[in-house]
Amino acid sequence: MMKYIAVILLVLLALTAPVFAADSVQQVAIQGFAFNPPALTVTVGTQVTWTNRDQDPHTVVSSTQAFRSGPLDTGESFSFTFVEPGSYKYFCSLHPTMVGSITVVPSP
Ligand SMILES: [Cu+2]
Repeated sequence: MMKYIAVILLVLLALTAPVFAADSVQQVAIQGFAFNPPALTVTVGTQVTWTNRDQDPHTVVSSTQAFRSGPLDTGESFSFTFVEPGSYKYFCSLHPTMVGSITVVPSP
């Protein structure tokens, strides 16, 4: 009986997991001393991943301290999941002219 329940749970996980992942992950590239896209709108619960594609280190720092990465070397990533609606401005603390924003809206 326990084995039967375990199989049902695994099937349910397999059915729901890919849909959740597809809806909830967004990527921002750090490339050419800029965030791309510089402005991004996502729904609550979305995980945003920044990846450094430059040869120089960069950081991702929220203007309101909502999130803060350490220095990211080439190919390294930083992720943050947005759980509150709002407008989140951020910048690179090593090159403060590099700025971006994430707008978080309620789920439809
Ligand atoms: Cu930078």
